[in-house]
Amino acid sequence: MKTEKFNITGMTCAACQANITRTVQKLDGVSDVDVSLLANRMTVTYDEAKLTPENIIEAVEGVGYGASLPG
Ligand code: 9UX
Repeated sequence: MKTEKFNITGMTCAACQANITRTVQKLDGVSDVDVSLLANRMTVTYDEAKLTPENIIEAVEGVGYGASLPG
């Protein structure tokens, strides 16, 4: 398992936060998701054998938000 932080763009209300949480939580290999609306950040714990950070970014982008690795 690996824990990674992502920067998120496009969240404007608590339902956005819930949308992203639900989308990422249902990816096979994800064990924990915490999305901060105020900080525009997401922390994900996932199985590196099943997912890459790019897979997670694509899932977030697929529901209409921006995601990137910091730095
Ligand atoms: Mo809130 Mo977000 O009404 O995509 S759900 S703005």
